Amino acid sequence: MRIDGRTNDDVREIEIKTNYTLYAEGSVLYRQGNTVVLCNASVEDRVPPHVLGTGKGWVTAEYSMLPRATSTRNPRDISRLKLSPRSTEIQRLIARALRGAVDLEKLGERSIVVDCDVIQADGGTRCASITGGFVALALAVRKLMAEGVLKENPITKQVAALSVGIVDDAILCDLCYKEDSSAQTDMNVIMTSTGGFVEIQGTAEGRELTRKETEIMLDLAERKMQRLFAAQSVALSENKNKMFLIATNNSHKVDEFKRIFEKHGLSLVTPNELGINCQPDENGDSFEQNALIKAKAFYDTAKIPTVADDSGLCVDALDGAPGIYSARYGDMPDDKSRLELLLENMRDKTVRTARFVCAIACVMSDDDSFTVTGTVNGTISDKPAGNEGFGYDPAFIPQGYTQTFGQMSAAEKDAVSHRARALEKFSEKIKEKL
Ligand code: ITT
Repeated sequence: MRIDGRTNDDVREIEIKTNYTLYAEGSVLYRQGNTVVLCNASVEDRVPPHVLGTGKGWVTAEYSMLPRATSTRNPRDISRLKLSPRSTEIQRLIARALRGAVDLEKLGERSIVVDCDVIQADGGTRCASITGGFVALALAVRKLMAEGVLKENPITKQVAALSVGIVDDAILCDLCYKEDSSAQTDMNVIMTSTGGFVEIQGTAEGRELTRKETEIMLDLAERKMQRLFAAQSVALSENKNKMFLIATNNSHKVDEFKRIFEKHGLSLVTPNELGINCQPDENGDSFEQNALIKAKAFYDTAKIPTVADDSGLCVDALDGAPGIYSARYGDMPDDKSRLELLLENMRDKTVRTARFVCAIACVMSDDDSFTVTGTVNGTISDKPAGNEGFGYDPAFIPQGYTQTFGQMSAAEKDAVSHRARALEKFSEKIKEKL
């Protein structure tokens, strides 16, 4: 256990308050644990001499710490009549990082200055300035676009920074000040959401850093950076109080969720959109358990409200198979071969009743989660019919209909499907919670 109760790879709690001050074009109060930085992005209609006349813009940064951001007072730089070398180095780093996310040509001949003022310091202030500074920068750009000053978004990707280090020979993520001050290695890793590194600053003191340790630290930073990108995306989302991460890479499920979520005024973000990846082991023995395993795994990665769907087809004549194994039925590689196997196994069966089941799990926070289930009864057809939908849709005729799901339009399927029914229950629950 670490000083503040975290495990070695935990990132501290992140909070991003947008539009924090009144005048700056982009303003953010960024908190990571006890480190708090005010990031204000200002647009100026001039550029420094080295870019003048090139048609390109410029992004720069200034960094400073308030005197009582630390446990004992530090005089302001101005009272020493010069910028401290530390502040100089840090603000150049922040500026380089932010420029790594911007197409300066698309910005046109104007500058964006991102002021990062540390209100409270508990380690990782330069990283917090970059992660929060990016959100302030994006808000300033959004304003320029809303005003029609910019036609194209010059932001090409997200950029964020995270510290990793070695303390007492253990590799830790997101060091607080106490850890940082006794670290054998302290490393700041700056990455973009497309997976590239912008800068890596690492220093070993007392003992050398091995190559193996360096690799482990970079892997850890890369993995945990996903949390920061997710937090930035949520902060920048217009509908952030009603935004959920959908814990699936199945694009058909995403489409069905999106359609039905929109109807309820909720918005969805996919793992791809957040640049995160997670392959949890679905080893539960019910749809509900597997849905919760998926939702928890993605929630732990992104720490934003997360929904997951575990679904499948239960056929009576096959003792409920394929059931929770629907996506892996007979170890077949794709939807088409699983559908063929199902129809083959049903060839001489006279009892053809079946149901689609969908369990949706929702993890709202570390200790708040719930599941709901929706079912649709029907029968299995003799042969596949229709090209709509996915999976076993061409073989399933819902009760009261003569066509398979595969022959129905998206809207017709949504009117009766197991997923729509589960989502109906989900939206009732979520209305109470929001
Ligand atoms: P994730 O785990 O990433 O969400 P998955 O496709 O592996 O995606 P499941 O483990 O929940 O999802 O398995 C669901 C399988 O059940 C899916 O691949 C289909 O074969 C079938 N299925 C579920 N809902 C369906 C629907 O609405 N129509 C047709 N087949 C469906």
